Amino acid sequence: MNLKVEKAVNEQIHAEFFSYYLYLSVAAYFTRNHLDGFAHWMRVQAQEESGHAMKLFDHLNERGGTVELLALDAPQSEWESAAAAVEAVLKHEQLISGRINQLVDLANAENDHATAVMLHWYVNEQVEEEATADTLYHQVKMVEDNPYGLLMIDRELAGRPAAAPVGVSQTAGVRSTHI
Ligand code: OFO
Repeated sequence: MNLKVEKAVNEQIHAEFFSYYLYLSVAAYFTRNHLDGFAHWMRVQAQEESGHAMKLFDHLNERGGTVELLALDAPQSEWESAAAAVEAVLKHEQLISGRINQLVDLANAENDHATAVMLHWYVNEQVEEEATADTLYHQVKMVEDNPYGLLMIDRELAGRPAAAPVGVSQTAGVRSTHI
């Protein structure tokens, strides 16, 4: 396997596992603040992130590449408000989208068609992940000074179903029915 692409995919595995860590940290923050629906939603998203990492992990193995798991930094653990915590998630998803686009560019430049095609799934996934985080952020901002509004969103987020297995559309139904 092309070594430049292999290295970049390993770095993306790392980024996806960091996403897992960040969502868990945000989930813990919401649990501490008694917003259990938000916490549940973030935990489900953490599971999805682990699935994103493992899909890349499997791709490297299938291609005869070498998986190298890199050390994870500690994510932020405290935010000044629910809106700030959701904004952190939104910013992170925007960052991940940029990384995926760069990875597609690299795979194309290196003529690694198999990786480029596999990454199309992530390109589509990021459109949905950014849109979902953006909607949630704006809804939370709308009710920032209204605890009843926040509790209503919390009830809705509590209904997010468990993450689908890797390879199945992982956010299907979430955006329309649970935000
Ligand atoms: Fe893996 O999509 Fe979010 O970070």
